[in-house]
Amino acid sequence: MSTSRTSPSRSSLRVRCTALFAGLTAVGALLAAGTTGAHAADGPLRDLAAAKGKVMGTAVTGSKLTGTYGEIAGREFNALTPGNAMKWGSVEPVRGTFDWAEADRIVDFAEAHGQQVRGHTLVWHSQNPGWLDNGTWTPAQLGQLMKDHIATEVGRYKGRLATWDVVNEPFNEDGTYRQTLWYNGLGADYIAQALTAARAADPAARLYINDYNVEGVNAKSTALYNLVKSLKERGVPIDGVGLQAHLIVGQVPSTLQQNIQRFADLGVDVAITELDIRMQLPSDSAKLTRQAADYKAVVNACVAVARCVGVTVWGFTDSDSWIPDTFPGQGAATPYDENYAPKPAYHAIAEALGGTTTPPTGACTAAYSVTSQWDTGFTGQVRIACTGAALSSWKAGWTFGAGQRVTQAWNAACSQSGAVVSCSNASYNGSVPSGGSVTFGFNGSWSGSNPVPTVTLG
Ligand code: G2I
Repeated sequence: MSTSRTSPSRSSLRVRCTALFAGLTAVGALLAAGTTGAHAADGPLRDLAAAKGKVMGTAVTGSKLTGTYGEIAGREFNALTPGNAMKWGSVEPVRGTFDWAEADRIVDFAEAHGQQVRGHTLVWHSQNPGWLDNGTWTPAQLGQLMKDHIATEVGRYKGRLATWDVVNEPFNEDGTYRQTLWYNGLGADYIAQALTAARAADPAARLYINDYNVEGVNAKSTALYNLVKSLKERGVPIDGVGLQAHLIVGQVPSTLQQNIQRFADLGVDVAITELDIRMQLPSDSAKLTRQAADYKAVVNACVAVARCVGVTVWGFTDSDSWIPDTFPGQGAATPYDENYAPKPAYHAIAEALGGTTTPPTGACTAAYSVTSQWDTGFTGQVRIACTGAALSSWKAGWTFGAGQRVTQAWNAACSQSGAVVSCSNASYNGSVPSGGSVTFGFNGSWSGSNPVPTVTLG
């Protein structure tokens, strides 16, 4: 298993891996090992996306990029968007006093993991610093503030960011311009001015306008379409449109692909920039299955249009999502649960990106099970079994989701770094013939909960 990826094009593991989802409630209960039903070959999503020439990104919180969160962010995605760290209010809370710490951390992490960065966002009506929102500005002053901000922020990361969401959310639902600081002070031309300033500050960055509720064909997306068309006709630098895609389970717009296509036909790129699909809590398997189908439909629509460059999820785990704070009672909107276990949505994304939906013939699987558990400890085992394939040596790895630690192992050599466990065969059990299996065991410590991780076989 790997803890980081260095290139989006690195190929995915060829050995099919499965994990047993075993719930353990009674102390000392024994669970039989088995395999899960067929689902897509487990990612990494970034490799599947790269093989299709697409970006698979996630919004991230810079301070969380360690441990399991950092491991998944680095392993599964080939692009990062700072969820908040590059907004004006974050980088210049006091006029002339800048704080780039979290933004820098994300860009550094991305570079260390061979990932693109999508800068988000330069000109918006929200999350601006108080001094800007509450100031009294002449149009000339406002225009200068905007241009200076763009020159400073885009200039700081010149050559390092692939993309900028230059203008965010300029439209009302009916397709009229949103009355904002920028529109009210500078008129609709603030958009062209912002794009022009961004191009000057980093000629290599792809420049986008980004909005929500513009995924299907509707009044708002048509206003965006007309704007992009006229900007192109005027020679204003515009490279793409971002469809945020903050969606609700069961409500993926039926015109999504058609809408992506009409923007593409204007000669701009399209990106799904902030995908999440929320539901009324609590989640249940029917809702998660529906959500998976919805995720698949969105990714399929992007895959179907050459100029759709990719999909970014707005947080990859339910523990790092804006939904519960903003829509009380709703949530479970991302592809991983709060304990970093991949949900059906994760496998649906993998399938849409070309992962196989049935186990290939000739495969080895790894099944993790907890065989006994007591107050602070447990015994676990991993069974590696091959059908129509054989191994001469093996490595099995996983990431604990709840602070568990391996304290002792037998029939394998195991080590743990942070939450990441790596085990390899002992001298006497590396070979697994077709139709055969080997099992190794371990003792571990746990507290709070002891969720079953997904085992990767390599
Ligand atoms: O609102 C969802 C997204 C819509 N499109 C533009 C995105 O930039 C926007 O992201 C969200 C962030 O995910 C939230 O995390 O933007 C929100 C603000 O409009 C962010 O929420 C803010 C909270 O309102 C603050 O109280 C909090 O201090 O996040 C801040 C940092 O956690």
